Amino acid sequence: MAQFQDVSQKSTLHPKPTGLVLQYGTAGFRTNAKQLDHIMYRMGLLATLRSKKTKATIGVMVTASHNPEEDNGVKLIDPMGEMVTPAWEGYATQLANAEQEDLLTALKDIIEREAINMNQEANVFVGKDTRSSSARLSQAVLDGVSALGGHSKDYGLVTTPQLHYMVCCQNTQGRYGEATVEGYYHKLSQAFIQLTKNVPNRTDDQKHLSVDGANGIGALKVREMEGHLKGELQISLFNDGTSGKLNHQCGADHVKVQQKAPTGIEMNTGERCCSFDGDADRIVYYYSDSAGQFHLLDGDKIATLISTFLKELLTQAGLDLKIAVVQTAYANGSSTHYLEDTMKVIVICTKTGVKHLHHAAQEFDIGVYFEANGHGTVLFSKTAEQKIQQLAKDPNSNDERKRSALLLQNTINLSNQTVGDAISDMLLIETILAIKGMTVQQWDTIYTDLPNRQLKVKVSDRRVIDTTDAERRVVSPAGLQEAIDSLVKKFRRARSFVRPSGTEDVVRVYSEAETQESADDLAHEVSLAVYRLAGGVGDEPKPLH
Ligand code: G16
Repeated sequence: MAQFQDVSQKSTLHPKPTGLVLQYGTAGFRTNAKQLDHIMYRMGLLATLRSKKTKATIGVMVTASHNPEEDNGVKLIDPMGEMVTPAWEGYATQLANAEQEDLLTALKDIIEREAINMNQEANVFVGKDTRSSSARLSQAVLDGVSALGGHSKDYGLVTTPQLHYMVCCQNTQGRYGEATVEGYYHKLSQAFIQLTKNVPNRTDDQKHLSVDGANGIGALKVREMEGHLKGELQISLFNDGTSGKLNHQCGADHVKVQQKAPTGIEMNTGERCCSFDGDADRIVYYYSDSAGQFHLLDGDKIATLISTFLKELLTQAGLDLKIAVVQTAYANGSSTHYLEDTMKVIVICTKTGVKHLHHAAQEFDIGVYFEANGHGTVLFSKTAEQKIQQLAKDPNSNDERKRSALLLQNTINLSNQTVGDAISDMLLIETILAIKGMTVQQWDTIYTDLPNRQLKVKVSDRRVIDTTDAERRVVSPAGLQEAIDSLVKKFRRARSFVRPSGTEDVVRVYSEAETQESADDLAHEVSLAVYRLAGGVGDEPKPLH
């Protein structure tokens, strides 16, 4: 077929380095940008096949999110704006690793297994972050799409959640919104303005927020959006990309893992600040108190704030809808206790990766999902949306119920229901704090985090670590879980787990305990166990104190 000739010919412009093997990880392929040209071309091909198979538009986002500037990566987006389904992650890995001469065979194998009608039209939306390699790599994606005769629309520089949003809008014929960046700003800002109208006398302090843009795409987009907010949110933007390096000493991942403020931000005592990550799908908040102490409000605190707000609204509206919070093993133990014991909400724990949390959240009327690293959003089921809409329109409902239903309705419009979105989350958090008349300090004291520590260990092959029980226990290598169990017993209120990262070439170690010193000692001792039992490379991990 002429189509396949074109694929072959163009693939010579995007050759695969012989022997290079890469996996579709937690959020797609991710490694040094120099190794990714063939991956991008092939993901263009795969997205075209996925589009033909689903008879819908598919998204391809070129980004390595929180990773350093020299890395890049690619995330595939399914028709409703969610992460691509796991079976196709397998195809992605298969296609990525086929040697140059086997590419057509690998492609035809997928076509056959999925019984794809090659005469079906295909549509692919492509977006990219601000990395210097992203322009070249997104062109390789577009080449892949055109080689298989697919149509493409290049959105250029967008945040990851914006591209997810576009895909969903396109495939729902505009019911979710208009598939343009303007449409995205319009929908979110309208909902934000409607919600903040409920708080007539917001002070300038309440309207002001300092944002660390991680020197990435989020900075550009939040600046673009600001005008749409009609002064209801006044943003001081730091790390806007004009001079600093992407994610370097800044951004949500840096702030969360290092538990300290980013460089380049001016923090006044008690003022709310937040950090986005490199593709603006994560957000964390923080402030410094009068003693100069740094306080972090991570994804767990965000999930608690949002779920408390929604639960109160449901009670006021008299709506019987089931709400749940989805977390991962990284969730601070205090947050889980608070949610289960005080708030009485259902809490689910899944493996790391928003795709897992998203699917678990879809099982409930309202699913609030957040990873501790600040990646998350709120999902409303069709039934929930209908009940809320009916109540908002019901002429017989009293004022309080109607007001709550209207607040819920605008909250639905403010939430990006396709994936975690730093901009949408920021607007929702600002709304909730305003409506509840809450300061960042009051939000922080809802519960007290157990001191915790995250470390990374370099090993020769991180795949030797296999886990179970939503990554809370290690199955292999032999002896590692027993070692962790006996180390945990040495400390009070302690917990620890290890897992191979799906975005960086490291093993991640998490620990929490009653004191910071204990959490640090435990993390160090568990790191040593990983180093010794899982093939550590380089120097042995050093104590933190
Ligand atoms: C991605 C995923 C997140 C995950 C993070 C770290 O985030 O979307 O769900 O928590 O990687 O994953 P890992 O620990 O496997 O490296 P992002 O913001 O980098 O795309």
